[in-house]
Amino acid sequence: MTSDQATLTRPVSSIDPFSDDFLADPYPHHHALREAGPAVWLERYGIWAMARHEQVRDALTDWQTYCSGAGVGLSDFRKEPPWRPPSIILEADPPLHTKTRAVLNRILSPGAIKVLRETFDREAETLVARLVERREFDGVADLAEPYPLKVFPDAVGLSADGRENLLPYGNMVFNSFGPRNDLFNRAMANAGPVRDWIMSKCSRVALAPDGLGMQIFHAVDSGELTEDEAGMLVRSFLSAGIDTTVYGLGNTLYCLARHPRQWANLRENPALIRGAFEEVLRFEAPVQTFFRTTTRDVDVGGIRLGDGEKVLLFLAAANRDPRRWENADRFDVTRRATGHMTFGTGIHGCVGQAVARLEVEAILSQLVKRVAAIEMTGEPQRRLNNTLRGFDHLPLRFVPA
Ligand code: OW4
Repeated sequence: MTSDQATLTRPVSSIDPFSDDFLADPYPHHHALREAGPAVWLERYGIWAMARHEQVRDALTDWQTYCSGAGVGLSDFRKEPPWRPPSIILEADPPLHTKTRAVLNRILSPGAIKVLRETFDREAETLVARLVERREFDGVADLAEPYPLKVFPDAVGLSADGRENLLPYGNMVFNSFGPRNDLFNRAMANAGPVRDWIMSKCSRVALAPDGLGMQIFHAVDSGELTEDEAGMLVRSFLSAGIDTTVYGLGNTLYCLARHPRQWANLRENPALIRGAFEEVLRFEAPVQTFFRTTTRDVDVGGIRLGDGEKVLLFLAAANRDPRRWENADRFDVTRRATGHMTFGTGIHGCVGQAVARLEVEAILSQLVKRVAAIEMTGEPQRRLNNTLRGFDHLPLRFVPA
């Protein structure tokens, strides 16, 4: 087939994956995009989309063809200026990425962060005990937000003042990967002061001597990074480390409240906790999408993508691809959910995933001890975001064990 014919026959969709309609219930749209083909042209934005597990995984694995340096949102950094200086790990390719990634790999390795477990467990115990006593509460405002907002900034070594800026900053970061729609504009309303506060917390003098943040600066002392690069990697902690786990913990509570027999199963067998969180990540991915940019012409299942084109990777659609998963739309804490795309894969696979697991497993360990039933006492309210999927409100009742 000539490239002209490929252009004429490429699957096309008029769907807007950043519309309220799509974000409120993406799953029927994911199905349509998977069925349309291995790659689909989204004419509204002039970008490619991939929604099948095989193609999403292959694109994430092939960083030479699908680069991150032009940004991992809709905006092409080679064509328009980014809203903030690009991340030197997320929005970077080798060799820069190789250098920064090596530092964070070391600081966030499962072995290195196991010292956090005791504190994470203690904070989870206090918080869950208080909520069991209260019985009725908001799963977002009273649990999914305050827990990550306490334990992670503490671990980084951030001072206690001004932490109310962290969620607004995350909201800016994750909405900024989408188009300049209402979600983007609302998130950016107070961008200046929020960004200034974040940057003021990224320097050596702002960080506690024993935290994860200062460990990044130790890589300056050993000659691996410059002082400015270390500050930028602290910014990555504060960009990627909070909203992701807030939405992930909220989605965990939602799934367990909505599937009481799965919760009962988990209570009877706490060894399922680790797999249960993997299943939440597969089934209700807190991070739904990331983009890449092609560095050459490339064939994807018979469809020709050009050089320098944006590709929207539907992690959450790959997670429910029936080509990969049995009963993909069923939430089942006993299934082998590893292989989901929510942490990505390849050289950019989530470097903080051990911290995320530590947080959610600390909460779930407390819940199986103290909570007999997790009940929804009202309609959950979604919080729409160009990248994240989760809730504004989650009215819950904990029935004590
Ligand atoms: C998921 C991520 C997300 C947002 C920001 C950054 C990283 C960063 N990873 O490096 O700034």
